[in-house]
Amino acid sequence: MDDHADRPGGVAVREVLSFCRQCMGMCGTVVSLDAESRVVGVRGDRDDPSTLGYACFKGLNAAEAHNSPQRFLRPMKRMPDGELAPIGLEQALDEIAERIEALVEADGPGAIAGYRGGGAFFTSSSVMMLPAFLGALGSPKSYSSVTIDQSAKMVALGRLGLWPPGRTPMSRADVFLLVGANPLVSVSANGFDTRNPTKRLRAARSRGMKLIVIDPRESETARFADIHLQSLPGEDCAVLAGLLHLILEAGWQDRAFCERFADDVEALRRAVAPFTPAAVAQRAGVSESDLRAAARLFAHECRTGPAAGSTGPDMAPGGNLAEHLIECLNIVCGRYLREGDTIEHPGVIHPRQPIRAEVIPAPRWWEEGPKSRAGGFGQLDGELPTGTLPDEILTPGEGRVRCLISHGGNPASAIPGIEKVERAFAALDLLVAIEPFPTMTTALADYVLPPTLQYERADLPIWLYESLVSPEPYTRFTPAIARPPEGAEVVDDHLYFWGLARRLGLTLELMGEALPMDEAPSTRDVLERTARSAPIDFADLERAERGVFLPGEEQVVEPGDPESPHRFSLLPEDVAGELARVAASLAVPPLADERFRYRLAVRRLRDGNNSAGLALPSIKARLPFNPGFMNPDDMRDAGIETGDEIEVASRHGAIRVRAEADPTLRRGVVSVSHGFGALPRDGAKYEDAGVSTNWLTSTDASARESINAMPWMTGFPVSVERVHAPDAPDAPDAP
Ligand SMILES: Nc1nc2c(c(=O)[nH]1)N[C@H]1C(S)=C(S)[C@@H](COP(=O)(O)OP(=O)(O)OC[C@H]3O[C@@H](n4cnc5c(=O)[nH]c(N)nc54)[C@H](O)[C@@H]3O)O[C@H]1N2
Ligand SMILES: Nc1nc2c(c(=O)[nH]1)N[C@H]1C(S)=C(S)[C@@H](COP(=O)(O)OP(=O)(O)OC[C@H]3O[C@@H](n4cnc5c(=O)[nH]c(N)nc54)[C@H](O)[C@@H]3O)O[C@H]1N2
Ligand code: SF4
Ligand SMILES: [Mo]
Repeated sequence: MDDHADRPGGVAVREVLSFCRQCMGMCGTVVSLDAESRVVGVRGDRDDPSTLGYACFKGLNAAEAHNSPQRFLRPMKRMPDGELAPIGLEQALDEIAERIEALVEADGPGAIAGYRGGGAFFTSSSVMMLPAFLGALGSPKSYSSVTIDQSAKMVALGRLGLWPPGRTPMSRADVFLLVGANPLVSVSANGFDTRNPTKRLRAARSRGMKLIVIDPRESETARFADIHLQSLPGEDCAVLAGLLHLILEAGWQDRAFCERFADDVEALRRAVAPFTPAAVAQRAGVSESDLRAAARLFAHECRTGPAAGSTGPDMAPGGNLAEHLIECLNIVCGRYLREGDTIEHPGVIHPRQPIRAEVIPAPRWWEEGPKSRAGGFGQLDGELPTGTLPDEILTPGEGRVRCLISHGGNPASAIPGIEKVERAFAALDLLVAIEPFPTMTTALADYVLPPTLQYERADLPIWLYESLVSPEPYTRFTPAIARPPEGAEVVDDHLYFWGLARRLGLTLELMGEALPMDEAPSTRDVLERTARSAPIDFADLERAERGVFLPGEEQVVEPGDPESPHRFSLLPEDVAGELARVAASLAVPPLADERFRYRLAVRRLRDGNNSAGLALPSIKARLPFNPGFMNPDDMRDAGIETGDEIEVASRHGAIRVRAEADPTLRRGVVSVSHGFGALPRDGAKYEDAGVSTNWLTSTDASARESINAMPWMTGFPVSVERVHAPDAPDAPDAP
């Protein structure tokens, strides 16, 4: 609090309550403002009833981003000399609308695509604007970061069927099984209470909750685990099938639940029969006794509590199957809310509905509706898979994507196969980025439209996933508390979409209702429309400065239809095929490839959030580049020391990083974080910017999942070699 004076923005004169919108944490904050209402400091709000004072380094440094000289403060246009130059807001929108109109006239609405990233999802007034814009235009080319993240969960539910009451919440869990998730750092994991995650975990542990973690790293979260299965990345299917094998052999399943709702448990039991503890232990690199202990603790010693996966399993080869098997653990052990149970989060922004204890049969959404031209992939939640976007742009023919609007994302950095992504984006007729900072995407953009930053706009916490970020029915409103920098021409994101739609004669819809198109709706107006099903008046919500818990009338799970014929589909044909292929791999020792003797593992870093903010001085001081973390014993055997330059290569490409010893990482693994680096054409030095791990990945058919086209980002084979010092005679050329 005392060091405000040396922060950009001046001297604090007052403090205002708000909340941080840089990640799913949505932490309650106290923001210090100077006399001009510019942000000069942020601290966690100790009296926040939801997040209990938590705030991380990234959130505490918001003043730096708000006042940053790097920030775009005017709309920008790419000029004939190749540089971005400021341009008036109205003129930018006129020109963009004109170019979109011409493309639609020539090629139809399918030539226009949109991509939403984290910055869009964390802006409640505009999160639905890009889909609304594309919908009004008649384009099915809606993409987002969801399908290069954890869309395996949607695939799993689509193939298994849904249980509307959901999993047993953490508050009532005897045990929590986490697969490839580190919520104590990422503040993200399905069903894990991330409202001040360490405090919540400690509280759950002290009331007796057990924790099982499957992770190649002894992560900050795994350190709290009763059992940590430190398996090789990319082997979750084997481990999870091994757990199911042990559970079904011992008869630890919830028989009543299975008999009623999952009548193909026997087929699943046969399919996981090859996954004996010995076979799984040798393939995944875990001990048989730990595997047995985990199965016993989860299914036998504990009666309730869910299994949940995150990016670890979902980004690996077999990610869709891994999520399927995680949900099978929940089904087989009956780890769901039942008739009469209280629903903790019945909906605040989402309308409340009766919730019944019955199965909605496997909807397989992707089999209906529009398909991608490239690969014939269907939609998930109204979106086409982002893994197909580069090919949609590059494949000639009718329906080719010629314009991309990127909203609050950095797709050039985020989409695997960096060279192809760069080629694809360069081949676009029009690339527009609604983005506050220079990124790999704005480096290719024709126009950059700069939005207000978090504390400069009114907002609600992320509502699309409201029950994931809060186990209680809680929400809050924040007004815009800060002013954008002097001379800035920035507006709230939704106004860009509204401005384009109006010029194109389109009507935007929000929550099934038309927005007024004669006069621009205020942010408050958009939020009020968004929250119109909330069981509270918007004016009351505005007045509740630390937010409101809205239990309303307690909602319980209602009885299902006793006549319902619907059951989960534990082993549909495609899943059976995938499982059989994993079973066949059990005979092959891992890391047996002569060339690729390691596996890559993804991991998030505490002080950075994907690519966002990595160029800000305070973050750069902590994360100048992304190291290659390795187990010290592997390093010793390979003659590598911390600080040495190593080359990490996959079938698709190679990167050079500095090795760093990480004793928490198991052997046979190298872990490098994503989001760093620059475009291939910029040739930035590793020491200046780090390097993108998307040199190692690919969106090609050989490197992605079926159904969601999820490119593999972890658990794939790589080689690791020490690079000889530049003055050594046999030094190879830089990549
Ligand atoms: N190799 C590899 N690739 C990956 C991953 C991986 O682990 N490995 N992870 C994947 C995952 S999980 C994800 S989610 C994606 C990330 O995908 P993206 O969301 O596309 O990427 P981010 O780097 O998070 O970019 C967020 C952008 O939002 C901007 N932003 C910040 N605040 C605001 C705001 O207030 N308004 C607006 N409009 N924008 C704002 C930031 O400056 C930043 O450029 O990457 C995926 N790609
Ligand atoms: N500080 C910070 N927070 C973030 C982000 C960030 O970049 N920085 N990114 C945000 C985003 S976009 C997302 S999607 C979430 C993600 O949130 P999480 O999924 O919790 O991400 P991580 O913290 O990387 O934890 C993933 C764990 O999986 C392990 N792992 C890697 N490969 C495998 C594997 O094949 N199998 C198993 N079982 N484990 C594996 C890693 O060692 C790591 O501990 O975090 C969000 N929060
Ligand atoms: S955890 Fe997320 S929401 Fe909380 S302060 Fe950090 S960046 Fe902000
Ligand atoms: Mo993500």
